[in-house]
Amino acid sequence: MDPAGPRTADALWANARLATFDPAAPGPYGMRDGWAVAVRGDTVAAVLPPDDPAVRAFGGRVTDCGGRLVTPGLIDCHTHLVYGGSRADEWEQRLAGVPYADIARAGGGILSTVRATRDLSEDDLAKAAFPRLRALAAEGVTCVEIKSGYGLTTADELKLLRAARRLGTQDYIPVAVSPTLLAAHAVPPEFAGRADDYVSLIVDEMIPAAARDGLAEAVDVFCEHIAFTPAQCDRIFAAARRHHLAVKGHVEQLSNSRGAELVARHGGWSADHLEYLDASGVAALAAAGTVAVLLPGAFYFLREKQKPPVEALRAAGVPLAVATDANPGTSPFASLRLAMNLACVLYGLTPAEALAGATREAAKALGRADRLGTIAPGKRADLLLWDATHPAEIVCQLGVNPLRVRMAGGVAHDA
Ligand code: DI6
Ligand code: FE
Repeated sequence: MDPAGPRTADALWANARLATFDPAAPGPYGMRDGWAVAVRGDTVAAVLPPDDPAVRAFGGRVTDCGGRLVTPGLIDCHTHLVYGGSRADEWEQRLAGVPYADIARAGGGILSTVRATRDLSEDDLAKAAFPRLRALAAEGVTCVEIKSGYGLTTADELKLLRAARRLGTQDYIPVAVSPTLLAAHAVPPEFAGRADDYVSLIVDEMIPAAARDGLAEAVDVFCEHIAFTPAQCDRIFAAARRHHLAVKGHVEQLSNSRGAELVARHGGWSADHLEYLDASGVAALAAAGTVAVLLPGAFYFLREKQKPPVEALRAAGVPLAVATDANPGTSPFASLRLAMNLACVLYGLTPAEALAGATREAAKALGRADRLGTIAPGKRADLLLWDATHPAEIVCQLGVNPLRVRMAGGVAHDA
């Protein structure tokens, strides 16, 4: 990324338009115009007004941002980044009118990616995912959630989680990875007609193994008529909680199974998709403080008509996050900027909501709000310097990447 190599010394970014997303700062962006941010090690040490004596006295390396925009690192809080193969052929079929659910029932869809994924080693899977990770990082992603879900055996699910961990521990592109066990993504062919037995395998073997080896922070499910019932998801969530793993769910994407209420009842981090969410689902999320993760990429690629109830979620004060859902079937793209753009154009979010949804609210959706998501003292030094002054620029113009410098955990690279 940077021919001169990474820069790790203590740093001061001065004369910046800091969109802090800190609720203590003014306006929807938490803007601190002309301010400075001081970094010590991997942490933000101070956020300083322009005339603060500490700005002039700073002993480390000073970057004059020239009035340009600085934001927190972007967080993609819902991805299926690690998988094998491609489903471009299915996309072609869908464009010709074959519904996603029909392709899935005929053994395509998720199961076709499962076949391609089982064939690959942990090493091959990490290599296959790397270009997608690089694409996200090039636009400023410094933390990414990665789900398993294309293995569907204990060994293959753990292999996917290890590949995800590997992406978070390589030096070339520093990025924090939040790994999620999504064994309940589809019923594997070996368990056809025996979904409850597969759920028992998840509960008795996969969740304990992932927890024991520290390979997952959360457990996800696909609660849907073409996947798992609320009763099955309830068993899985109960097991997750017994093993001290967080809970989240793909819910109300294609129909209303009351999955959001189930996630809320388990105190889940996030309920994701939500196109078919109704008023009682909204109330349940609000009461539980569960984040609503909007995934407009899947809505776009599936050419769906039903939109999530954004106005009701907003009115109820449910935190709104935005993510890519990067996956080979329903959301084949790796651009969080595009996801934010789609959230504005298709779902009616404001650019400020979309950016908060890919920073502060996404951090909440990953249980990392203590360290990530805003620019404030004590937060991890994940900072982006943009060739822009208005934050909406990041969401508005596609095809041109305005990122100049990406700092992840205090390590800065030119973009
Ligand atoms: N909902 C989705 O949109 C993806 N998974 C899920 O539970 C689809 C993943 C795929 O089609 O491969
Ligand atoms: Fe997904």
